Amino acid sequence: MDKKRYSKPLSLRSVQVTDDFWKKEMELVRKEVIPYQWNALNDQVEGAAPSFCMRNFKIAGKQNQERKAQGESYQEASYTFRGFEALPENPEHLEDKFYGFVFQDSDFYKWIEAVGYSLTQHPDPELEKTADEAIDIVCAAQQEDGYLDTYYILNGKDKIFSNLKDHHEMYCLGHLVEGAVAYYEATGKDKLLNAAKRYADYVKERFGKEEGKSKGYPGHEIAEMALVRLYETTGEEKYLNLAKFFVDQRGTKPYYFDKEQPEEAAKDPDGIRYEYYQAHMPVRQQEEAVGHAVRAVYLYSGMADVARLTGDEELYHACEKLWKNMTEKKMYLTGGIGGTHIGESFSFNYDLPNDTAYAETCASIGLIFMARRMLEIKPDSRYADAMELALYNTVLSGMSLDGKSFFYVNPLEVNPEACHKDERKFHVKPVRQKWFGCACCPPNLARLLSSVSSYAYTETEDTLFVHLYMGSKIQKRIGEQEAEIIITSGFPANGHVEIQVKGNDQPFTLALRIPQWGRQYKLEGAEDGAIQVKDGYLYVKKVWKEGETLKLEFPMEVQVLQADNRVRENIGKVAVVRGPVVYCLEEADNGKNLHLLTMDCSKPCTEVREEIAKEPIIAILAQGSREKLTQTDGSLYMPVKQAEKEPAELHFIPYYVWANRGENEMTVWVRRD
Ligand code: FUB
Ligand code: ZN
Repeated sequence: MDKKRYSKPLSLRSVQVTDDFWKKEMELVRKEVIPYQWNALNDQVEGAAPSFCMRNFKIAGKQNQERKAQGESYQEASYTFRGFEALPENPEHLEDKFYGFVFQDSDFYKWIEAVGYSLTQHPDPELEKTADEAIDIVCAAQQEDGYLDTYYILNGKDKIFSNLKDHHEMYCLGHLVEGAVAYYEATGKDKLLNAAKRYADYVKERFGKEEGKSKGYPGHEIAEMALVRLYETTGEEKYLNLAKFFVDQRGTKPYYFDKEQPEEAAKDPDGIRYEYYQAHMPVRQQEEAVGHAVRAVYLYSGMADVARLTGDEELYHACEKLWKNMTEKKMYLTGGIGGTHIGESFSFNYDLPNDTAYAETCASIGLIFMARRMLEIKPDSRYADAMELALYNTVLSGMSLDGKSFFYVNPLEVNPEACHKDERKFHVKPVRQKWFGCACCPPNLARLLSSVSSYAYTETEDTLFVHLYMGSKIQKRIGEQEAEIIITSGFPANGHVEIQVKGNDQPFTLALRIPQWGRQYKLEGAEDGAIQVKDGYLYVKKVWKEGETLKLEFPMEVQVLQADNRVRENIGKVAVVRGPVVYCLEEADNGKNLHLLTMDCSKPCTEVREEIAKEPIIAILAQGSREKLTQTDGSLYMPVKQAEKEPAELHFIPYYVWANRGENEMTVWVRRD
């Protein structure tokens, strides 16, 4: 690890995203998703699962005030903790108490984070006013001592931090910090940041390696990377130390979680117990991605952050191994991770079922977080390739084209009847949902998409790394000069990229990622530069003359892929991709019974421009056949015979636009002829 060479993400303020594709996504988040989600957080979306998020804050704030007025400071728990407080039978008669999941607060924190990012790109006084008022509501719930989690504030503070394993107080802290930093960076307003610091300070007082402090760590990771961010924002080392403590402490023996629930210790042997939480062994010894997928990638992101800031080689190598295992043995073609709904978890190596897949939207978002952090330490296109895959496929598929409904689970094959009738597939929804009781994914999407450029670019003093191609205007300081870098990109429609540098006469380097699918690229306009290719990046160092244009052409061609044959699900099947975009067959274009279609891989595919719900897309037509339905006397089984087939044209659309035309079948993998 060479600390001097680390790159850091460009500040959102210094990048304006300009291209049709990503600008449109960001505008959708700004105009539709953020207002829609605000209504959802306030339980004002008809027909959607209630959130109770803002309601919980308001009640906590009210009780806080009342308690202060009566001179009481503490509330005893009179309550059995369940982790989820369901809606009463008659929703008209809600009590003044906490409803929803233990981590309901985090939905607001993700929303305010998205608002912060959006404001950096597009000032909006009205939205800022709504956000400021919401922050007042949240801060009113904060306790005198800094504690802030409405679940315990409303249920009894004497039980706080008694179930770190499952009760998400640190998770809420993490999201509070992330949201507060984003809002502060966007507006300069520090009310929420101060609230986040006070809560972090409170946690710091109680947890740490110092004698007398608790040796616990978060059951759901995120505080680790959030505390690093708080350190980087405030410069206060105590936050980095706390993050490092949580990372170091995790999975050490005696297991902290055994203390909380001694009965657990009797159940599973060491090494398996707490895999779900990635707390089964010290993190530096972990080599296989296991357990709850979102927790895992949030942890790995925090580990990478701590490794970067402390120069911890061993920790960094653990991240590399985990990344390798995850992306080479446990990742779907779509960049989805977490193959099983049981525990929303990773399954064993190569177990990647298509129709029962979990592939939670949040998990792919976390994969992107980790990838960017690994890129900061060492640019290697493998990280950016997976980041791109997750972004264009699982993440974009997580939201409908109108920004008003969402997927939590992202399967690669759907038969709607099975989703309705087969309990093993009840987690797979054939259409996106307006909201969820557990609504982690929608606001996570909002915060990621509104900050997408911070994954596209990182910089050192003399180099701009382009990890993802998107049209952008970038301000970058090079030596004493402020330069403007203008990037145009045709992604994902075509692979044409142009780059111009203005206002700079110093030599500097553009490090351009060569996607794994685009190795046959063409480069023009860098003839007088020093060119080097390393770890999947094309480094072009030169003095960039005004008006000079560097052109890159990546072959955005249709590719037909097969899977490693250890993925049993995909044996004899192929999938179609074009550049970073994975394609699928949908019933709307191909009729029912997609399982009867086969593709002839020897015939060329053609591309056609189309629209789905007004979204321009490139569809792909392939040749193949359709097996005719079996004609029998009613027997389910019969002597083997040649299947009767008729020629068929297979009509593929990008995976991210599926399920925008009502409920219907879908498949990514198709049998080959
Ligand atoms: O537990 C908080 C969030 O809810 C997780 O990250 C998601 O997987 C969902 O379980
Ligand atoms: Zn989620």
